Amino acid sequence: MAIIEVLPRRLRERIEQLGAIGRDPAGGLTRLPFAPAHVEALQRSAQMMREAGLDAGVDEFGNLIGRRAGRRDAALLAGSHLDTVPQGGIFDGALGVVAAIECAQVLHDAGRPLQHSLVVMAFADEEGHAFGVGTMSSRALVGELGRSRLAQLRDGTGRSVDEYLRARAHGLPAARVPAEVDAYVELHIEQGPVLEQMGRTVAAVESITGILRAPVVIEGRAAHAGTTSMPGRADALVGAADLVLAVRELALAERGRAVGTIGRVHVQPGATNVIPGRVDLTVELRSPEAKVLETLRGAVEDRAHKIAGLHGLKMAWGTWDHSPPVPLDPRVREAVVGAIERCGHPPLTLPSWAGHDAGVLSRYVPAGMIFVVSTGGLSHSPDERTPWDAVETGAQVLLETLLLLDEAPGMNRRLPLAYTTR
Ligand code: HGY
Ligand code: MN
Ligand code: MN
Repeated sequence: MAIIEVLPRRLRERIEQLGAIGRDPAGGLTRLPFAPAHVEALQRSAQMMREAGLDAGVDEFGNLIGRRAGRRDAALLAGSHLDTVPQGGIFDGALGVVAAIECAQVLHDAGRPLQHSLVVMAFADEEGHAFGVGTMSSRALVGELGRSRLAQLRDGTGRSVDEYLRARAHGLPAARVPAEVDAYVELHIEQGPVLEQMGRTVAAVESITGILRAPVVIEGRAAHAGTTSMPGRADALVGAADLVLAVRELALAERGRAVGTIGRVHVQPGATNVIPGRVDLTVELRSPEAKVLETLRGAVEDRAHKIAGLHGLKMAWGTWDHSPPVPLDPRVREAVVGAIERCGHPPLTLPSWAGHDAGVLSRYVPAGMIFVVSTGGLSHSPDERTPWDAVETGAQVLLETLLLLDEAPGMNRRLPLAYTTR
């Protein structure tokens, strides 16, 4: 029986409150970074942080930070992200933020502060949909994305990341993450079918997949759909269709060691009676094995070259955005496994085929993740569900993990913070 326990009712209320911010008429949640719904979710989460005894503020990169000082120099970080994919679910990201706030709150209410400073993170842009760069805000935090890049990256409104960051529409105080970090722990839904298929609720995460993403522009020749003979066409959408099938075929050939997706396609001019002259699309490849990812990238590029030649098209590839596969920290993983057992569940570790901010932080400080079951293995969908008792278990495992790490020796590791202000 745990000494300090999370409150299931408050967890559910807060997740449902955030889940009501950014409802999309087409279904699910659309809370793109820096958009009004995201600003509202940030403000609501800051309020929750204050109720939990945390000082809440937003850093230079739009990340919401709740902080409670401890007597040890180093900090323990916990959290996730507040942005969503278009028409996404209420648990992806928000679960980790709310659970971390809940841990801070029960420790505060029990008069049991950690020895470490406790820092709750709500990263602004993890999904990468709005600006095309995954885990953008955590990568900006550690200097992997420079200021010039943030000034170039623009969303569908044409505004750049830098403009949003300067605007500080949320009106919250400034804050920053401490550099000295003993561990970062993220609770997240699995977003896949494995836990449910195994009849399990919770697992420690052992590694995070590598992800390659590239924008591609396919140019053909727009022409009359009626008067242009079939052999004479340079149809950009036919080239795109062949590329979609090629990515699928080449990923399948890796027999479960890789996946490939073309999830975003924009056809121009998009008229019924005009042969598409241009297609903009994004190719995304994933594998937990760096070598497999590289080989697959080469095979896709070769095939694309052949497709362009076959249909008389031009294919221009943008820069590949690369997140290498990462093993998570064994010490933190063992703490998570210990916490899982303390909560009465059998130990289990799983790889993650989803990308996470923990993958970025793990390049610099010890990082770990906790997965809880996704109903039907579904995520990035309005039907994303996780049973409420699994939410409670995940939050309790997060609390027990933080308590275990709080007693562990310091790691003397520092985040390379890219803040400009002192
Ligand atoms: O795409 C991903 O893997 C994550 O959900 N952003
Ligand atoms: Mn996520
Ligand atoms: Mn996601």
